[in-house]
Amino acid sequence: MASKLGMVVLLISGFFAARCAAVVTTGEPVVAGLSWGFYDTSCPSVEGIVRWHVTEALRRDIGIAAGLVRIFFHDCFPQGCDASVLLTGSQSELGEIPNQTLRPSALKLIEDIRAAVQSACGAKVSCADITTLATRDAIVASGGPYLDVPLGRRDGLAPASSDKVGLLPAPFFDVPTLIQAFKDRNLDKTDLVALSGAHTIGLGHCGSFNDRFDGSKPIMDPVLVKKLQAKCAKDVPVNSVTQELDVRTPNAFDNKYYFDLIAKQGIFKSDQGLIEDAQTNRTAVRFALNQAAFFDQFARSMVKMSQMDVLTGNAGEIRNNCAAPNRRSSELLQRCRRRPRLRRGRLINLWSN
Ligand code: HEM
Ligand SMILES: *[C@@H]1O[C@H](CO)[C@@H](O)[C@H](O)[C@H]1NC(C)=O
Ligand SMILES: CC(=O)N[C@H]1CO[C@H](CO)[C@@H](O)[C@@H]1O
Repeated sequence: MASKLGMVVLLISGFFAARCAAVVTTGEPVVAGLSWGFYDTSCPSVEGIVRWHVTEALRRDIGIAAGLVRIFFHDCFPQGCDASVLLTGSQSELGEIPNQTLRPSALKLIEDIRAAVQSACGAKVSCADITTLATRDAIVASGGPYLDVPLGRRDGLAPASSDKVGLLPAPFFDVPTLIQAFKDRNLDKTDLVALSGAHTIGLGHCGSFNDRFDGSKPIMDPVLVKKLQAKCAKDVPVNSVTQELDVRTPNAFDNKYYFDLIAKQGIFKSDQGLIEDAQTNRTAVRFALNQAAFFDQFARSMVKMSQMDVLTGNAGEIRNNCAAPNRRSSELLQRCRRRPRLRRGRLINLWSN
């Protein structure tokens, strides 16, 4: 009996030691109010529910993984991960140019997971944390590293201003401009090179890279130019054609993106520049030669980005609908009661436009 108890104590302390060890390897500061066991009592099933839904969704469409990773970036970079990017309605971030190609299927998945988590636990888990966990699971499911992300983010009450959304980098930025854009958000050059590696999965539209066809620097492999030019000539209606961002292994989260850059086959100017500019090329070459080094740095940079400017404690709220602040969603519900047929349809269709 005593030895059994001793065993349990050993197991438990081993479990906590393992958690602490993981924290140490991640090496990033934990913002006050975030913790690894945040939902251990209020919603212990949340991580399992998220993983199940993400796995199911990716089985049907692996592209949703890239959709989630990009939504996470667009949520966190402008004003911290607060699910503000998920808000619809007037002044929403979704209406801003960089968001116009966020994948509706991935947005819908986040809201589906929110509904499942809420029916299991009540309104305990924020849309910001659900987005973070779904992103973590999508990266692992695509072959990438595990992100040891602390939880406890709260949801923002309003969308980020267009000034803040305008902080998101553009694909035609050169490396000094990218470095400055990341520096403005307290992210360094190593973060820039590692996080750009997310383009190892996912798609871009012609309008994001057709500035590469005229032979301007950084040069694109002429064979690839020909191929993309032919492809984009058929881009009717505009934005119907897409191109894989990693020409080698488009759906696998690996370090082949950096091989692409060495071969001048990066799709965006912002990608290709990383291997040419003296401020970033050593790191990019290192990641091409060593996938473990890329994975380690990518995980660190993501965990860092996941904690920038987050709302914790009593700030913000736990949304009842990822697409609307609680005040607006209750207004919608009230009108729903008055005019059930009209409004219910609108509530359900918030994501599918
Ligand atoms: C370094 C500056 C960055 C620039 C200039 C940039 C730009 C872009 C652009 C223009 C697209 C394609 C949009 C389209 O044409 O449909 C895209 C896609 C994507 N970006 Fe970035 N991005 C950057 C950094 C990041 C970061 C830090 C992440 C995540 C950590 C990320 C993840 C993605 C993913 C996964 C896709 C594919 C989305 C999909 O297939 O639905 N990007 N990016
Ligand atoms: C990085 O770029 C600089 C300047 O273009 C070049 O001199 C240097 O050899 C490059 N280093 C690597 C590792 O590619
Ligand atoms: C995914 C999403 O909601 N995208 C929106 C981005 O903005 C444009 C323009 O306002 C909308 O038409 C898209 O629906």
